[in-house]
Amino acid sequence: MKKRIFSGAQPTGSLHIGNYLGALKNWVALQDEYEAFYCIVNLHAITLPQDPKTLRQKTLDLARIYLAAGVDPEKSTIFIQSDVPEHAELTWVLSCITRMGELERMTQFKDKGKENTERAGVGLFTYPVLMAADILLYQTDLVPVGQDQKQHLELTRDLAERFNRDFGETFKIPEPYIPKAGASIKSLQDPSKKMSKSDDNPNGSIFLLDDADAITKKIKRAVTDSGTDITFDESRPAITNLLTIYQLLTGKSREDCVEHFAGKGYGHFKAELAEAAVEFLRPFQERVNEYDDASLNTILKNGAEKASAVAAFTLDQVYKRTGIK
Ligand code: AQP
Repeated sequence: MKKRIFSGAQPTGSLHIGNYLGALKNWVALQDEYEAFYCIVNLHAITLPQDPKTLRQKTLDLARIYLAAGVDPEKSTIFIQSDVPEHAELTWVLSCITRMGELERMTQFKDKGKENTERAGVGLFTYPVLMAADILLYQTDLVPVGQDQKQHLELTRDLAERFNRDFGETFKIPEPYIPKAGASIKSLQDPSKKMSKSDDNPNGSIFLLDDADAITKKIKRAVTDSGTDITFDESRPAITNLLTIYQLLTGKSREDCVEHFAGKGYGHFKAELAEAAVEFLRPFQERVNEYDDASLNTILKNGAEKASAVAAFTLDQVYKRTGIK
């Protein structure tokens, strides 16, 4: 039997190449070897305020982005989180075994809720429990995510182990799959911060749907560090980030990239990087509207049915073990 993977993205903001290189790219690469479940996590999205109409539209747009990136509905199960109510139900059970202290240590809550902990939504605080439920429902072996999700995955493992210890073997303990290169693509404007959908400055991110002009301008304006060599160098995070993006978009080795730009300046490098990004995104952008509404709805309906069958079985076990049923 094939091992299982589960992953998801939130239908908020616009997806950027960090989301693609850190997560989506690997989803596509892994879908032949694994039984894959790829979810559009709309329940996660409402942990911060969303406009209802926009959220629904973005949920469907994100499904189109999964497909355009190469997630194949014949191989992978693509579905919307809220279509499988077991996600919310298991969240409740898991939140009853999660400790306040564990959630207080989550850096994402600290980052997003720190401005005003008193007024931050409880959903933002318990977000990692919903993520644990997402993963554990599918008896997942592997979770391909970016570096920012590592801590949440560790919590997921802890909760699964605790539940298994207290109520009997129920959940598989999932492993993270964090790529060596691309696990944390940085903002083009501030390489000490990750590229992020919720960044107020759009110049920090290359969005998957940016046009050629926007991509070229953003790369031209990207901050650089002191020194002129185009090399990977931990002490020069800006050029290391740009070169990593170039490497992953072109599929070249690190050595080939460095050799290719030996003796060349930032101007030359940035022009080639912009060209590589535009060329990479062009076919992706053409594929985004390949599916009409009816075919998209069929894919999502079939996905939800497949996901529900697995999720209902796990939840039933959980309810029996805990005495709910
Ligand atoms: N900068 C990044 N580099 C590599 N991987 C990244 N991911 C996010 N940012 C980077 C990975 O993308 C997947 C989907 O992310 P998400 O939709 O769950 O949102 P997120 O992790 O909260 O990412 P964002 O873009 O920063 O959104 P906001 O600003 O809303 O928080 C995940 O696997 C994530 O690791």
